[in-house]
Amino acid sequence: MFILLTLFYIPILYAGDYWDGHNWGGPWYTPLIGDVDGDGRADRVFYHRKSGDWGCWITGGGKCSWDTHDWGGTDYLPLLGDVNGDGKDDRILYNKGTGDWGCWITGGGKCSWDTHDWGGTDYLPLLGDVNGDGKDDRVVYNKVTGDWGCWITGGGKCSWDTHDWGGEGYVPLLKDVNGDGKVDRVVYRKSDGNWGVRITP
Ligand SMILES: [Ca+2]
Ligand SMILES: [Ca+2]
Ligand SMILES: [Ca+2]
Ligand SMILES: [Ca+2]
Repeated sequence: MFILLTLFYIPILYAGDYWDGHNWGGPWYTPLIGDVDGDGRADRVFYHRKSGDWGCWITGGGKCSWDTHDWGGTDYLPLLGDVNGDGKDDRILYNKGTGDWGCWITGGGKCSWDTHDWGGTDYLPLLGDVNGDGKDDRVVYNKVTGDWGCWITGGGKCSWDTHDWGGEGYVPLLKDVNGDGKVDRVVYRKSDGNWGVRITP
């Protein structure tokens, strides 16, 4: 009986330490996950697609400094990434109509490319460390033409900026496929399951 109770209760206590089953957010909120306080544990973040209200709940702690902060609004897509390389994820916004980028460093101010217009209609925003310096860089992908753009944070364009690859029907992804510390480009076509990979040199 003791063994049975132990087996049954331990997983539930473990889950309760996190946020399993917790209701927080609602229909207009986009959920994100990132390490906002740099303790190595992923924290919950959400973004209200109309009002631009941000929420942030630290795993194992309380709300973060920018919880309930209104920033952004209609037509903005939220992203999380570590733009200044301090190990804490920062808030990024991208306007899918105008290509306006916003960037707010966690525990700091705006970053160098805040209010920079780049991309726009048909471009999807992505974030990843393209040159392996520990700071996330901006990437855009045109879902109609397959045009890729890449802007290194604190630098210029990367080697595959303006490269056409993929296009209509492909979903773009960024991950480090060969483990060299630089994210690589991946595309996936929904219609037939075709995958493609381009390693960042
Ligand atoms: Ca954390
Ligand atoms: Ca950061
Ligand atoms: Ca980088
Ligand atoms: Ca790589």
